[in-house]
Amino acid sequence: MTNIEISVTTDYKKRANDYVHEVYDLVKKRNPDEKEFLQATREIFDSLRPVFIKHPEYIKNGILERITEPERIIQFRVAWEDDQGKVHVNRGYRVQFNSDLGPYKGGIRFHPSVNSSIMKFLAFEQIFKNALTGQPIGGGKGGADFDPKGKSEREIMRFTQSFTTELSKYIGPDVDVPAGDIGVGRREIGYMFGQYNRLKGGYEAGVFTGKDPNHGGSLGRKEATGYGTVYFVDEMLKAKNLSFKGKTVIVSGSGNVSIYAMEKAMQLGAKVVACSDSDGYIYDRNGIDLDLVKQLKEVENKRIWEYTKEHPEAEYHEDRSKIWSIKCDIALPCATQNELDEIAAHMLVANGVIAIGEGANMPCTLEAIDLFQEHEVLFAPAKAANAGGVAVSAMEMSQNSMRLSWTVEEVDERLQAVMKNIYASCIDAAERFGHPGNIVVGANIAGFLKVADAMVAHGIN
Ligand code: NDP
Ligand code: 2IT
Repeated sequence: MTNIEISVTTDYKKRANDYVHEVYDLVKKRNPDEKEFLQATREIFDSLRPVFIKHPEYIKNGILERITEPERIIQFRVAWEDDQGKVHVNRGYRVQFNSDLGPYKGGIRFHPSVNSSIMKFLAFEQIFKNALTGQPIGGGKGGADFDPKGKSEREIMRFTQSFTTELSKYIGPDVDVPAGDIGVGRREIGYMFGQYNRLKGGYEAGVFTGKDPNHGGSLGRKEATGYGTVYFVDEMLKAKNLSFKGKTVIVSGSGNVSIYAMEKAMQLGAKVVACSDSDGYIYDRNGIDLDLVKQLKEVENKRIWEYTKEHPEAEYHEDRSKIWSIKCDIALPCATQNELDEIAAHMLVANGVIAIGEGANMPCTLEAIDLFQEHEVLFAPAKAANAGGVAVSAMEMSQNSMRLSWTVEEVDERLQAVMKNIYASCIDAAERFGHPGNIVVGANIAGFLKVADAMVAHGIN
């Protein structure tokens, strides 16, 4: 390189660094108390420096400033009456973050911890995840600080209907298409869909995804996130001549994502020895009895400790974070954000873990991710690894538009192709931007490029 070339490169590097710093400071100033949102933006910003060196046009178009500010946030009151006639008020949200690639798309979460920071981090992650699927969907998320635990079925129905009455003003098959997330499954989506159609006086099949396959849903959607996570991790393992066969696996949580991650890992020959709920975890060294977990969690709505009633040889422990102290080859955090911190990461590394796959959204803290990377543990980040759920949601939208249904085999084949494709895009982007093998950087860059190009093409708005 000549002296001039070196100084030009240094100039570009400095400009890219300054840009990322300046915008991150702005985001911090504008959202001072939103720690989850700042954590999610931080991870993306850290990955994007090499992009701005190669693409100064993104700086000129103010892409980072624009992509970190939601297009719209809707916050609303949800009043409902319990079985005793007492009135309650919860807070509902829909964050419509970015629509440059398609209608806003993302789940609805009912959990007492829901607040503006959690909604924004989830919607922000969804922009890049949805871009990675290659399907025409923008990024959004919604929910309420409602706790479904201890509520009767009728209370959940009334709450969900009240929530939807307000939400219905802002959504539609070509505008914003919600789905499930924590605390929202097929039953709640059914109540939302019913209420929406009642209010609109029609039948708009494509307004929600995750519907019952007997009533407009896609086969394979319930399984898609968990299966997809395992397909993605399998790709990562295959690249190192490894596989799930004979591996010991831990999966946190025992909800929708966890159950189907366990199922696919078992189908691929792994032994899953532990899973959890928000109270504690079970450890069954003989291998988890998944039919029993499904019965307890999907049918009877019970706590995970009840597993030990049928399997007294299994252990139950109350401190759910200690699930990561069990020796395993592969860990799949599938419960919630920041459930796997640096201490947990140390325990996993000390026990010789070879791969981590994020089934939940942002389950590992930034410090935990750094530690895994330092120790060369294979790491599949959420926005790539758990994109199978929203990918099959987009397939549900296609089926609804065409008024037809694909077979479960057809959906699964497409899901596998999407996960392989996401893996290849991450590896390719990581390589092209100077971080070979780093799937965190690869996923962030590959997702970002798609959205940024669309934002440039659509002009400044
Ligand atoms: P579910 O409500 O079906 O299950 C959630 C599980 O996580 C339950 O076992 C729950 O335990 C546990 N959990 C929830 N909150 C906490 C908490 N604060 N601390 C500890 N454990 C907790 O949700 P999903 O399986 O749908 O979602 C799990 C994760 O996957 C979330 O991060 C979600 O955003 C993400 N995800 C979901 C997708 C989907 O298609 N559903 C798609 C992509 C990502 P308990 O029953 O005790 O509350
Ligand atoms: O986090 C997620 O990707 C979801 N909760 C699923 C979103 C969807 O629209 O299927």
